[in-house]
Amino acid sequence: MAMTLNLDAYWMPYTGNRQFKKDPRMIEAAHGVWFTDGDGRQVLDGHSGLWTSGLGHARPEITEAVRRQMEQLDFCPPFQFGHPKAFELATKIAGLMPEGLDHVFYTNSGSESADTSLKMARAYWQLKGALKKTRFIGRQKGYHGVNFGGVAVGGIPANKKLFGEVLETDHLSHTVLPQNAFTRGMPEQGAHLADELELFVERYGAETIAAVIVEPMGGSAGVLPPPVGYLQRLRALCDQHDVLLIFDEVITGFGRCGAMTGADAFGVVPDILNVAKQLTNGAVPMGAVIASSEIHDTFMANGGPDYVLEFAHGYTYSAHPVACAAGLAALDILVDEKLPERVAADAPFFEALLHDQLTDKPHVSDVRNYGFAGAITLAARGDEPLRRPYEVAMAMWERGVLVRYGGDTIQMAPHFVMEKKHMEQMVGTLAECLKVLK
Ligand code: PXG
Ligand code: PLP
Repeated sequence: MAMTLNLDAYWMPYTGNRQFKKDPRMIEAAHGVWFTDGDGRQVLDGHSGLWTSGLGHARPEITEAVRRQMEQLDFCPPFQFGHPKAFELATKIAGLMPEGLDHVFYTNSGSESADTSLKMARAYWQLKGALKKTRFIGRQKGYHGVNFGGVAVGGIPANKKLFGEVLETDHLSHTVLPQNAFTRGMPEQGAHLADELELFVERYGAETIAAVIVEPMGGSAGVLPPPVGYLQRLRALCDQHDVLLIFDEVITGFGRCGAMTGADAFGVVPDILNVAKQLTNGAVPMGAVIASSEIHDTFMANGGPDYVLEFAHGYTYSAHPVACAAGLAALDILVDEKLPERVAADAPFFEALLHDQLTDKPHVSDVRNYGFAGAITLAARGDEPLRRPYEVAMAMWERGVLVRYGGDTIQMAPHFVMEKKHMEQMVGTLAECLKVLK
């Protein structure tokens, strides 16, 4: 790292700025499953970037597509104009989605996808004449990004604490039950928790509820696979009460669960499906909201004269040409190399590693996994639940492995292309660090 680098001006996101700036963890290059740090060390990326880069870093196909796009068309105004790759990518995305999810609205991040999907749901009901259908139901421990709508439906208290009034929302209980601790894959207990939707229907009336938003598998809160049958029950109740079901698949979209989507992995199709992260392999910011034809066609049918906009919503950088080029290249690799299938095939190996090596280690109170996502929960030391995960992640970094720490959990997300020996290095290093954890 250059000695002259001034760390003061950059206010880092979701970071302990004071600690980082005392002891910076600088990353200067990435290739495959490896980062190069500021001292030239090779560090194993145990989190696919930030759940973003399952294809491995610096894929030449993506680099080349981005370079060519910059030369040909660096920007295209997305409002009232279009460029071919935006349509091409939308067609490709729709082709990878479950049957019936056919229309792609571009955003630039998962947070924008969350807020876009909530606005889309409310507007849909307005257009249907159901004027009172405006309420949203989220779930405890849910993460839907950091914008006001996403924070409101989100269920992580620390993300709400300082920000005052947001939208009025209610939350289903989370599904992390003590009797499910150390379950391999989907827990058996908990499907009944979906029935809590009935309580909100009783309390407010279905005619006031616009949508339920959940991650099919919780990510940020530390890998929460759905209980067997839970999503099916939620879908049935949403159908019964005419409530839209939104799946936030910012982490689960495009392969992480060993299927193209979480919807595919768990066999439940939502009305709206949000993606980001893996869409471009993290190389260029991009997200999308994929809507059912029923929703899309309702907007079109109620749009008035054809030059009038149907949905007063969009971002300056929606469908950015460089992001579209990266997305096209990334999805081609995902499909051509059959990477969701590879994840499904290697997931049992990863699962066995996690449970066999971590279950008996000190302070580990849970191990959870699905597909290429794994997490442990660590018991609090005194009144500091965040302290042990932080110390473990720092010890791992010292030993050349990057993992994510958040709340009372450590999270791992192997690249879809990761070799087994590197998974062994990652989980083995974690086991070593846990042995000496106080
Ligand atoms: N929804 C879900 C389900 C997510 O996982 C977002 C929305 C927001 O996306 P953007 O692109 O606005 O950050 C996410 C993001 C973690 C972690 O530690 C996960 C995310 C972000 C930061 C940390 O697992 N997911
Ligand atoms: N703020 C101002 C003053 C703007 O002009 C714009 C876009 O034109 C925005 C915010 C929204 O920016 P974006 O479209 O990048 O989300």
